[in-house]
Amino acid sequence: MNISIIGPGAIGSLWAIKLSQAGHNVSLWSRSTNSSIEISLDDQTSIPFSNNNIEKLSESDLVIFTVKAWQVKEATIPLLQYLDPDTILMFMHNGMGAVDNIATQIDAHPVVLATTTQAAFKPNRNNVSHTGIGQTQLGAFNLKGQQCTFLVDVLEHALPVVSWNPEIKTALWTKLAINCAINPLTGLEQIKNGDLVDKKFSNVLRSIIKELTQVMQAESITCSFSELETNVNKVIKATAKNNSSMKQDMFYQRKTEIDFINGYLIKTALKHQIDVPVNQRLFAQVKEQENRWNHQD
Ligand code: KPL
Repeated sequence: MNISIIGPGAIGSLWAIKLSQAGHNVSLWSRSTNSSIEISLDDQTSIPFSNNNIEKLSESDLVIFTVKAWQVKEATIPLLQYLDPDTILMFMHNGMGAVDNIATQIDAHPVVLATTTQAAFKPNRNNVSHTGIGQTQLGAFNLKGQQCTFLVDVLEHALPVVSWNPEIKTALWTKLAINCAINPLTGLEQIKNGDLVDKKFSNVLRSIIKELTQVMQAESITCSFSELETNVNKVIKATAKNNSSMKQDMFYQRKTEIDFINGYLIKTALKHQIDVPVNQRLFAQVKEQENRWNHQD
């Protein structure tokens, strides 16, 4: 297939290399002005990819957007003019709500949402490390997206395990719950994920998860407090040595994904008139820091 990866950060670069090694014709679209970018995976020899090539973009059968949630709109809309309506758009990022914001503009295309627990780290623009083996779930965002189940075979062949989830909303909420619990705390405290096992975080974690359970149940997601708590604790342990994405963003004073993580939870809670004071407090604390950096610009 002709595949374009928009936003070759850590996860985008990992998929670009794996899909290219699986025999697909992969090109990149990034902020770099270079027409070609070489990327190596771990200690393998590097692979050259063409970058920002409009012809390659317009020949794409599949375009995978691996930009951050808050970049989805600005990354997607300018590219639509080059794409055939049959081109499949796939979005893979932390958080929820970003694709809903552009739903009407992209509805002519088959649209697929993806969530992954594959972990990657990009120490510089030409190297990527595959730091954790995970799973990827795909599901339809719109009616045309329901015709794209064959993508499971395409992606599975490149980077297993991949599955189709007809209830992708449940998978996205489950990942959102993990991010709501881990990301703001590790960002504000500048600690590793595993540090959250400390007793001093148990009350706040339980309160976050309690609020999440109420909102998710109001959204008709089948879940229970104990199930979510087990899930969050499992990820805290499995990723104990990780620096969460929000910890890194806050360390480098970059814009975080908070609007699409706890912010999305708060917006959904409001819709159902559910109080979520603990998530609201964490959201406000992260925003306060973000605003301070913006004022310094
Ligand atoms: O998705 C993550 C992130 O850092 O954004 C987790 C699962 C918390 C792993 O670090």
